[in-house]
Amino acid sequence: MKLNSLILSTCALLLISTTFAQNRRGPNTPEGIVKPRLSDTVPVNIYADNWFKLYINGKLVAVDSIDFMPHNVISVDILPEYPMTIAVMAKDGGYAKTGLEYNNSNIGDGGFILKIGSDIVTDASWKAKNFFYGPIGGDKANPRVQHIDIPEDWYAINFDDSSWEQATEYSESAVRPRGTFAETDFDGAKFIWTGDLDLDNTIIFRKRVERPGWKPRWNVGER
Ligand SMILES: [Ca+2]
Ligand SMILES: [Ca+2]
Repeated sequence: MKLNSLILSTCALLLISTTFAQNRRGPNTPEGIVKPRLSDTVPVNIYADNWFKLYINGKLVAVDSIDFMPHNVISVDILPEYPMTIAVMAKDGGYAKTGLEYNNSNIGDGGFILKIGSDIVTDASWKAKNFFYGPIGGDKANPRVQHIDIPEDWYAINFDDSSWEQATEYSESAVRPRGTFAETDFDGAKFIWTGDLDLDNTIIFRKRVERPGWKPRWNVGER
């Protein structure tokens, strides 16, 4: 009995060990596809004053889960693919009809910062375009606004943003994020917006990151 049990246990252990070893290697499937590992992922940190949604290579990756306050950081992990087209819609708070916030009493300001992995960061090399301006001229007493239709395919890889302005960089003291997270989660990144941090309220940012010759370790059998 004891010997039989020992043999069965040993067999089970060998089976588990073999399976585990195969998983660690990232077993090649019959199609030759290698599974991604946790170590293939990179962290993404995003902060928007007040809200954002993020697309990478045409796919929705993250949405700010809190739409106005508090000012919060969203962190997700992604499997990077290059070339990488990043598209962000960022919204400052404020009513659609006035551009004002806090019961129509205040002209709020915006701000956006992002870091992917160790070296993809927001800065003036990003493209930016505003789609919601107001209150026009900063007139709080008689607030009027201008909305521009947002193209349906603004997050698509092939969307043409060549006519857009470059993003404007802002200092941390101008954006005034709550807390000191910018030094840690966003080292090397700049706060960006369009040219008007106060009156431009809905911004789309776009950036294409090239990594010539880059191949993912996973799915290599497909390429
Ligand atoms: Ca504003
Ligand atoms: Ca704001």
